[in-house]
Amino acid sequence: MTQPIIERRFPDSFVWGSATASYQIEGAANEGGRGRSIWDTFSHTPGKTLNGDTGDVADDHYHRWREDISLMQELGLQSYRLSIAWPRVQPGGTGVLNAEGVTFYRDLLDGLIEAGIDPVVTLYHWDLPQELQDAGGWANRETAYAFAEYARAMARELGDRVKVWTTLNEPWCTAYLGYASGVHAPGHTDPAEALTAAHHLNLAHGLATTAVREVLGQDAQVSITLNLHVTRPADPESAADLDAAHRVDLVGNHIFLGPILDGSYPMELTELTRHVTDWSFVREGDLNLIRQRVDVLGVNYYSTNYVRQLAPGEAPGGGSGGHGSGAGSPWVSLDDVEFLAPTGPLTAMGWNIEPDGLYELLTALDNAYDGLPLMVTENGAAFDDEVSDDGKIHDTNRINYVARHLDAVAQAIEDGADVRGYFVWSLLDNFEWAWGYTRRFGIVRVDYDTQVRTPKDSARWYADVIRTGIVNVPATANVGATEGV
Ligand code: PNW
Repeated sequence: MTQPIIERRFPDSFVWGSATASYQIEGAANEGGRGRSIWDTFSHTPGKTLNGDTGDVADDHYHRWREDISLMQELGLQSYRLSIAWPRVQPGGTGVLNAEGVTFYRDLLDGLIEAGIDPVVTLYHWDLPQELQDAGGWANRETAYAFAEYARAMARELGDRVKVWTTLNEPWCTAYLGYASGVHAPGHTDPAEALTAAHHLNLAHGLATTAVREVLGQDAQVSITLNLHVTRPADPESAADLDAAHRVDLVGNHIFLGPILDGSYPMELTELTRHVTDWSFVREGDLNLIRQRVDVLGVNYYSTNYVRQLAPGEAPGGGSGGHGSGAGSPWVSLDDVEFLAPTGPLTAMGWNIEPDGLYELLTALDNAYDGLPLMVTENGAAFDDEVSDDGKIHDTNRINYVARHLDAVAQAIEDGADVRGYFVWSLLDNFEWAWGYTRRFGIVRVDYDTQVRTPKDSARWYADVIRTGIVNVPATANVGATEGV
């Protein structure tokens, strides 16, 4: 049966890219003078990752980056979002740099530039040097200052090769998954620590932005990437559910957007979390240090949440929406909010598929921050890919997922949002954190026994999109997605 098709044309200036992160692809964990990171420690701790998977080898990108650049070239990628492993360039997190590590990134960046691919470089995608964790990690204010010095060093060493610097990737994950739910490194479960970490991450962003501009000039382009949560009330008529969604917005989004873009933490947030902390970790002057010009806001989007206000004493139902509330929840101060189990078509992560959420998010940011330039720095889907007899991977579900989200991006642009580009997550199947190698997000398959890379149908489809600037969107809702359980 043929589907009706909507054609979406993107502006010529729109940047088409793909993204990865150091610990998820590099491997070579003990080579080239690299120090240990919290993810080495965490993944080597029994029970922390599925099947005990680690990033020791990952996609062996450290040795195969030339091949991977060729792959990017074949796909016609215009830009590539990568991250620097802090412990590879500064093994102890402070002090002397590791020349071999710096050379690795210098060569990689040169390779990209020669291939005509613009690098977008993230300074922190979760691999904190273990020595800094031993001193308290992000719960220790000093980590923010160490990060700024590391950023300054990278601006000096690599600044001539990088046009856009991203300070942090998804501080929400670092703070709440690392320090509240404990499913990410360092695996702590202390809500007060999570809020402290969130503030120190904000501070780190501000200090690093200033440091980069001190080295490269005030015009240096700096961004931060946030995973913002689109949260809907289970019952749109219920004032209590609407209020629950609002509180998720405070704890999940405005704890970062507030200080970074508005220069303050919302009073409602500090009130809501007062039983956890008195916020004395916010020192005088911090908010001025944090609020620096953001040239472009990176937005990572995968899915939405539905929440319900629990009655006093009521326990959350079967749901828990991948996160859940209560003990072991990343949602600090939201024990009385139930995250509903997602329904409808899901990805292999168990996340629902709601392209509308991306449209809502982009237009809401555009309205709230008055035309702030936006970039979708991650969007994509894990599916249980099958390799056909012909050796190909016919991942129609991933094509539909990306097409429908690009449709949402196009609509947001049409309605005035300044969305400058899109980076599909991910170029390669890779180490999906606590899920190890069991969840495949790549548009290119990686055989972990042989390290052979095979572009999936989605990669070829994406190459056509890049070449033409046109996306053909299937008009039927939720085409090709796997039904949820
Ligand atoms: C992001 N959540 O992680 C990261 O930036 C990537 O490194 C990762 O591979 C990708 O999304 C896919 O998961 C997230 O629980 C991890 O809400 C967890 C959540 C969100 C993003």
